[in-house]
Amino acid sequence: MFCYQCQETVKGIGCTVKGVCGKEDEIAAYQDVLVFLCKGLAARNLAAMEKGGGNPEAGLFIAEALFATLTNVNFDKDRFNALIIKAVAFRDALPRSSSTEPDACTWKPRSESDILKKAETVGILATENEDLRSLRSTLLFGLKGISAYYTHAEVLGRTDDTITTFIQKALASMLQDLPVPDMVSLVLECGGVGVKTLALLDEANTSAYGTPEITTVKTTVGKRPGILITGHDLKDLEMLLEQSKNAGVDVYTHGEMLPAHAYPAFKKYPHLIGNYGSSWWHQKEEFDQFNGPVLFTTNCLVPPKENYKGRLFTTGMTGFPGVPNIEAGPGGTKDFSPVISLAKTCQPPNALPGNGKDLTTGCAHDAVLSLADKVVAAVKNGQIRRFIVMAGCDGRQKEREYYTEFAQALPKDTIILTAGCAKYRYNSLDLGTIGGIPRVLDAGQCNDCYSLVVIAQALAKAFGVGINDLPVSYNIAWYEQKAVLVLLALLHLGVKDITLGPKLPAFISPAVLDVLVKNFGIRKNSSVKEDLPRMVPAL
Ligand code: SF4
Ligand code: SF3
Repeated sequence: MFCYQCQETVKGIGCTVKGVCGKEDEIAAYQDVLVFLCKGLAARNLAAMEKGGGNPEAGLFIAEALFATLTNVNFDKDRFNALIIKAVAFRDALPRSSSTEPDACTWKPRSESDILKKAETVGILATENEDLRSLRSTLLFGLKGISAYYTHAEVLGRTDDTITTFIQKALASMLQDLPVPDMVSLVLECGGVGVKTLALLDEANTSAYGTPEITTVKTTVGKRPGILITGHDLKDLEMLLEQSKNAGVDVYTHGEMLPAHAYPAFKKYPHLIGNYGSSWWHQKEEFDQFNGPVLFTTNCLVPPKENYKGRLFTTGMTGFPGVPNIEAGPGGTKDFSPVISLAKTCQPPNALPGNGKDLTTGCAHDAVLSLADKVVAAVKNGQIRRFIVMAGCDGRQKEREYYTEFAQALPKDTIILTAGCAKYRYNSLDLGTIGGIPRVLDAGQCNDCYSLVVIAQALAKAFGVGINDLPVSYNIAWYEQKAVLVLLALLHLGVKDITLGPKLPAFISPAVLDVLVKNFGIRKNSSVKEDLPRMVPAL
């Protein structure tokens, strides 16, 4: 195997024996072959579309397949095998585009050993040129981010063919020898399609569940048995809440589901009582203490310990061998009764040491813009010196303590704008308020970085300046491929001088980094001592 798609990759180079995430060599092989087949399917479908044909369902299938290969989503070989079979079936039902189609358009596995053998030649390292490999990888990982967000929007009935067509165009490009400038423009276009996808998901979430309101979330535990729901899919949460409302159990959010508390539609369920635990990588300790069932709706799934594995459920594209997956039935409905029945037999959750402090979330675009006058006045009269965007992901590595230290060291006249699970590094610190405005404004999940962009654009308009002339600095933390997409989206919007950490992506070659530095001023984070004066200039 060779995988370097996430920030925790071995030695900052690549996982070659087993993933730090727990991905086995065999699963990596199935994922590589699935991506390879999706490229062939995309190429054939695009050719058919140009002639007025094509299969309109192929785009969503490809998005779901790419989503399954994102870090910490699916570790189940049988599920990947089923996706491989489906990819071949989709592709072979389409007409051949020419007699000289690439291998990805014609190859099909006859056995498991065929898949493992093919994986040796079609993975990341199949592209020998380092810079081309870097550009293709950046594009592929950005597409995985688009695919995840698109899938969440689609279950809420929001679709956009231009997005799925771009995914296919970009995948098919990897079967051609495109010149470097064309590859660069596809990578930048990926950021633009990313913005569109984030906006689509924002619209899907807010039209289904209302506009997030600034909300205080409890982190204490109740006396009834609980169900813990994690991941990013709000439709799954809705179905779970509706089905469990009279079951005598409580529902808690974990990780990236925390911002769900801010949506008016979920506030009407009194048994959604709070948030349990923190970001994804603490799950081994926290799930053990929770005592009740845990439902995974997306990443980040860590291979479970035996003492709680029997209480896990997955749904959507997530999967783990031996963990039941709740599939969608007709009309997308899901039956969560096995989760609810198990909860009734469980002990209530144990309180977690250090938990108990309220958390604030729901500072999405409408909620913050309703305070716009207050915010603009506070900037003008010097109460707010600067905003620091600290959005992104959390992760296991010790060097991420930097983000807690950075938040603590920020002067009291600064405000942190955040989204994603990076916030757990500082959202329970007592950072206070400025004139009633919380110093940590949590817009929501990583996809709600879109909200931060809307806020920045509105501030730029209010001050009559460009987005890079605002008193805003970017100190972004990344881990997986949705963060890659968010970064590309920010670049597409023209945001400059982003600081990225805790490491630069292993898939960025020195030449590609040079382009990013020259055109966008991207740099790696350093120490709090060095970064703070740069991001918050002295008065
Ligand atoms: Fe390694 Fe990350 Fe790939 Fe897992 S997802 S195999 S940790 S690079
Ligand atoms: Fe977190 Fe996985 Fe990225 Fe959605 S849940 S931000 S790491």
